[in-house]
Amino acid sequence: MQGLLDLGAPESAARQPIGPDAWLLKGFALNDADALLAAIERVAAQAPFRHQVTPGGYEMSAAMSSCGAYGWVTDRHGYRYSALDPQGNQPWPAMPRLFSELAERAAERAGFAHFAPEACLINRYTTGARMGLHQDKDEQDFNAPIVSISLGAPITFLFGGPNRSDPTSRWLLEHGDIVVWGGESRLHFHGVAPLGKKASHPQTGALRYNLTFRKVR
Ligand code: MD3
Ligand code: FE
Repeated sequence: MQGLLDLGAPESAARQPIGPDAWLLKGFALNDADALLAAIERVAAQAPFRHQVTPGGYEMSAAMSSCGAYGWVTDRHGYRYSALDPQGNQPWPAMPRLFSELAERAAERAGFAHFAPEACLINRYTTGARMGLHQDKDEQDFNAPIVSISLGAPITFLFGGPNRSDPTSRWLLEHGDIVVWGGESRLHFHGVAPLGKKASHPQTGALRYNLTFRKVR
């Protein structure tokens, strides 16, 4: 058992609806958090975190890496999924089994059976880093959900609607939280507010990691 308190199987924990076909699984990854952080270190040793540049010429404030069959790449030419890490032209590190199995279990809990992620994007936020409102549209199959795991310092997640101008709701995402977006929510605008100056976690200090699992093709 990890920690001081047995929280029971995450499968029997509460799931909170945060939008149409979108579920917050509070603490679902807590039992696995130490192993997830260790695995992120191993991925990053092979595919180091980097600040990518958007087609508009802006450097992203979140540093990124990827693992799995595909990684997400942006440069002056555009956004795309690539089987090779452009930093070295090598395949991305394999997706750790812990990652894919946890993502599949979380998807199942949210009502999406047999989720088989092909890519895991890893975002690393430091104080002040943010992600502006956007849609995730670079995948070919919008029927598959996206699963996100938050680790480290807490951040405010902004969840909008199908149009950029739709109002947003705010959700605090903390260490060990998982969110699953499918169906109607899959193409909704979303982002995260700047990581707060005082935001920290005993295991990561001022860093926040977000893993997102996607079916790409
Ligand atoms: C809602 N990441 O990597 S995760 C991203 O916290 C991204 O790093 C944010 O947005 C982060 O693209 C938010 C939550 C998330 C991911 C994908 C979604 C929410 C989503 C796709 C559709 C709707
Ligand atoms: Fe996104």
